Amino acid sequence: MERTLLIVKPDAAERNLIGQILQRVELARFRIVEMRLVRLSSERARKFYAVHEGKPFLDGLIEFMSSGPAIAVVLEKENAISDLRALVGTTDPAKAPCGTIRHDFGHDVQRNSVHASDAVETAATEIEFFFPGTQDESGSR
Ligand code: IDP
Ligand code: MG
Repeated sequence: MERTLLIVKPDAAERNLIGQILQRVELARFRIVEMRLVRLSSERARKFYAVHEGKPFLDGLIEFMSSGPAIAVVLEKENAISDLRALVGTTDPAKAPCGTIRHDFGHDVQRNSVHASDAVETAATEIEFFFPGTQDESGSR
């Protein structure tokens, strides 16, 4: 079993798409093992996206991610990381395949409705960022 982090971003929460997005995730046989509504400060958003320091889109991304509530979700499944990236689609919703979350719900390349961890190490770091101390548990909480 593998764990990954999904964020339902502020653009999707604002448009009342939380339920529809989580439904797709559950239909794809992911188990929700942690979930919380979060309001990111710009400082926390900058820390979460530290890997993008120096990129031209970073300031806009931080402003967007701290603009309203988001939902942080830890998901569990075999091959969770790559399976969630496939379910989510490419960064730009206009280029994402039909039926992916970003194609169907994303507004534009910035407001693309969801975040999904991209590798084992980043998934562990990102889960720890939102749910510190939960990764050694068996899931029986
Ligand atoms: P990913 O979310 O598909 O992994 P990343 O390249 O890691 O894409 O970028 C992180 C986030 O930054 C994206 O999900 C999107 O919200 C935003 N972003 C990425 N590229 C651009 C861009 O060219 N313009 C505006 N925002 C962008
Ligand atoms: Mg990324």
